[in-house]
Amino acid sequence: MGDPLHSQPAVVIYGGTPSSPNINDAAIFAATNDGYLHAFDVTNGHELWAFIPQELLGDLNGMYSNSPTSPKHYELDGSIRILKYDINGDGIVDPAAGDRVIAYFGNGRGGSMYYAVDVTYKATPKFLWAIGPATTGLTGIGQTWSTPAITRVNVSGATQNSQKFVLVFGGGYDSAEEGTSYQTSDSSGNWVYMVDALHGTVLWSAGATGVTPGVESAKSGVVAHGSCDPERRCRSGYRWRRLCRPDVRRGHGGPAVAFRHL
Ligand SMILES: [Ca+2]
Repeated sequence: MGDPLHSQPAVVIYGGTPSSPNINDAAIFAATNDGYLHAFDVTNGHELWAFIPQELLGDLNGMYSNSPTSPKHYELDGSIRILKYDINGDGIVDPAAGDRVIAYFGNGRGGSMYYAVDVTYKATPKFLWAIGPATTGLTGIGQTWSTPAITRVNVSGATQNSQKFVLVFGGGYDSAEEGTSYQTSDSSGNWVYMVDALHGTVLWSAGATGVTPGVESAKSGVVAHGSCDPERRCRSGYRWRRLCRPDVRRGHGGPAVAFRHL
């Protein structure tokens, strides 16, 4: 197994009863730098399955031949986010009732993609989508260092999943920054994106040529959603010790989002 260097695992409990969840009917999901998303049985650590994105298949031969690399090799180097859509809120995953569990993860230092895998059935995953620089609306994304935040936003005029679940993430890291002491402008990463959680379509973005005032350098921003309902607020971490706060206001379309520098 490859190294889970910057990937924080996620645990999902599936079974049991509302009053007594079965912690043994659960799975651990973790991503590793040989390119795999792994699922493990919590009771014994045995691997249930592993999934490698199509974009990373070309690296398998080099790993099989154990070829040395310098610098270090990265592939899936980001934390896992889980959307557990539990319709009746009882904590138990009941697919027949429409409950759904989706795992999200990105390349981190290993690339510029995000992936979604449906893990509603812990032993039989289903690939949902992959998005990256070639995706409509994601031009300008950098290395996907930002762990997506999951929230609900009704984007005016957009085609969304019925529950309005979205992912919000910073534009990532511009690899051109590597080895430089300071870079005053960036060709990628200087964005904040909002994506439909079920379909992977880009619903809204703000960046250097988008919403004004633009996000000058979102870079490795970790975006977290607040709880200031009815207003939702996101915080995008700037690599250069700055924060911006896009406020998504009820009743306004996506482009009406206002940015404030903190
Ligand atoms: Ca349920």
